[in-house]
Amino acid sequence: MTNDRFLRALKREPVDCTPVWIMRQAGRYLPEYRATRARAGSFVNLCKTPELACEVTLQPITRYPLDAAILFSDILTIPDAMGLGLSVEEGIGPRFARPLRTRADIESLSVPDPETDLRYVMEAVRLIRRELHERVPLIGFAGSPWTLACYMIEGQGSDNFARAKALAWDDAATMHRLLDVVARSVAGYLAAQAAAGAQALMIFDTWGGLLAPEMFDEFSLRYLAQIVQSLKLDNAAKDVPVIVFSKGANSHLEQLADTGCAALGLDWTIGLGNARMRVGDSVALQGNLDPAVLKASPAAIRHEVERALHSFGPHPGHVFNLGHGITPDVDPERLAVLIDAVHELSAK
Ligand code: 1CP
Repeated sequence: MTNDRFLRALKREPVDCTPVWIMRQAGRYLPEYRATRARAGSFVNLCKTPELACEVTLQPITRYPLDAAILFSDILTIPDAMGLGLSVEEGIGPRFARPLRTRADIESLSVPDPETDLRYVMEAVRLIRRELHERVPLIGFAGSPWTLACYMIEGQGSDNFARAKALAWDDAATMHRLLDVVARSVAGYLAAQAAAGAQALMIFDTWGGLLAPEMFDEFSLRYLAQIVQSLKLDNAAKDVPVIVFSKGANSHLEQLADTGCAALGLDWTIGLGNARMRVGDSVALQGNLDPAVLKASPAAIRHEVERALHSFGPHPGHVFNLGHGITPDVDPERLAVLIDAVHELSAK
């Protein structure tokens, strides 16, 4: 590996400077991404065509000195493979043709086979690894069971996913049945990505923070731990570091660190130094600038990078990132400023 800073930081080993990658680094803020997406015809086609998924995965790596690549795909590929029928429309977002409406819908779900039902993802992972030529490591990913259940029940995005919460309150047994089949699907899918060549794995629990504390323990945390433990028993995945990102779940950091993951992703509502004090040296930390920083001036961006590096302090175990995905309205030049600032200021 030409550049293994990212993998070293996940293992909390010393590095020459802090590694950085950006959530949604292949995305609509890049004109080359918009061009490839237009050629693909739709977002779903883009994900399902390994050559095009590979092309957009490499676009930010070609443009910027990033320290990791992330598979171009979506968390909603698993529900799609379970038969829900995913589409993603411009300006509307993801939508399922057949959302889960009844208990029978949930009882009929089964675990997809990654090498057949999600073959296009495994092909993309293999192709990207070949085309990366060991320049930087490749991150594979999946959604958390709770977050996937939110979309599967609601059928689309939502501010509060009240339908999913209502099922948890009204019929907890059926909700657990759903979360369990999704957790087994996610574990198998991540293990298959590791076997295909993914060198780190990230679980996006984007909507974990919507849950009150007891609900979080029962419906989100428990399944995150189940997946991490299951990966530790898998031959291909047992040594692959897992990053758990439970957005808005800062009150649960200690429990999240106890799942056995290598690193925790953090949003911008907690200081890195504060988070590090709470979890100690048990895990690495990834994050956590407010994505809106990229709308500010280059001087302000550098200042915020410096502040975040200072807050983490001179310890190993930091992967720089935003606290959530980069937004489509960002000027690509501002991201270059951020990446250069991370490398330059952390090397000192
Ligand atoms: O029009 C387009 O081009 C679609 C926009 C888009 C993109 C670029 C979607 C639809 N998904 C993606 C790619 C994507 N999604 C990646 C690519 C790898 C990267 O560069 O980081 C990843 C990791 C995701 C993961 C994802 N999808 C999450 C978890 C991370 C997060 O942002 O919280 C979630 C919640 C989704 C669902 C989803 N897919 C797409 C959109 C717009 C959304 C969010 C919908 C909502 O607001 O509820």
